[in-house]
Amino acid sequence: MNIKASEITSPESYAGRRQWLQWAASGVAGAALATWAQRDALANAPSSAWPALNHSTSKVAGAISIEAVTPAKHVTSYNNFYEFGMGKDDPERYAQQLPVDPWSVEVEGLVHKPGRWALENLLKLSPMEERIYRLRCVEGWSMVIPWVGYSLAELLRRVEPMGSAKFVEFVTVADVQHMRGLKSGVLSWPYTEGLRLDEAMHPLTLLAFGMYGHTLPKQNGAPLRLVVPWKYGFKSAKSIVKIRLVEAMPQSAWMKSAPHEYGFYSNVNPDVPHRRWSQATERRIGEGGLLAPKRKTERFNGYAEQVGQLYAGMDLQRNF
Ligand SMILES: Nc1nc2c(c(=O)[nH]1)N[C@H]1C(S)=C(S)[C@@H](COP(=O)(O)O)O[C@H]1N2
Ligand SMILES: [Mo]
Repeated sequence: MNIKASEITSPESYAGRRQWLQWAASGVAGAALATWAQRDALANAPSSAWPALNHSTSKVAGAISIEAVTPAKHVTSYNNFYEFGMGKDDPERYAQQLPVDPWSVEVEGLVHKPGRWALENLLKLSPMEERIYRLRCVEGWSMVIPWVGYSLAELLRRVEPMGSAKFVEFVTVADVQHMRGLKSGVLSWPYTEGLRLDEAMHPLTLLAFGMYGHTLPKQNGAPLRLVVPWKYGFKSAKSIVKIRLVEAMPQSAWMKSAPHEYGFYSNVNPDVPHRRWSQATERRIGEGGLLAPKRKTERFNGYAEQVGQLYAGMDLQRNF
């Protein structure tokens, strides 16, 4: 699919007016505009309060041609970001104070070129593409989101992983002053996630800096996050500050808190139920609420053709 979401939906319908105004008021809007590619976002209309992010469309995406993109107002107001609380509307309400400028990402561990990457340099590292992906949360709901970013492989290649590197660990920000959820013991902070190196290098694995043609809202993981569309949403860590290449399989925050419910792989799989509920169907957010008919969940969230070979010969019931 080669249409920009911004050509389908008017910018005003991406997010509510409140969201636009918050972006306008926040320092990051101005700071980001100075460095981020698209300058015309400085115009005075409310729709330009959400900083634009320049991008081309992408064919590698394996994106979706028939399913409608979820209106941004849902994607920016129904969130999981436990650092800000466990309610679905907590992230939108409480994430706006999180400082995201300046920002940098430390790349360390088993790489020939470790170092700290300033956000400005990550933004310039590779051309931005729009990738329209399904996002399937382990809780049984899903969305279709037009992300903007580039393959994580672009960054990993530049840091030159050593032969001994087998896994990649992602560490996200734990800002006690601005994240009220860190007081809760649901997870051990910081929120961490991990991928096998070949999963991390797969072209579908996206380092996302934006959505709907604009920068990432804070509740969606500003200023940069991971998007792994064939895995349950919790693998797509938000607001990343560290990327570490390691030899042994890392323990994610979810594995530590509930090892029997959240495995390392967490590939979307309708045949492997969660300990407490079925994963056979899902509710598409924005499609008529709780009474709407559910959709059938697809193996690897519909990306089996692209990623199935990564798991050839593996028992996916055991390696859940
Ligand atoms: N740092 C961090 N990243 C996170 C989470 C979180 O609580 N903290 N929640 C995850 C879960 S469970 C999901 S479903 C997705 C939701 O992304 P979205 O709110 O942008 O739709 O983010 C994931 N990334
Ligand atoms: Mo999730």
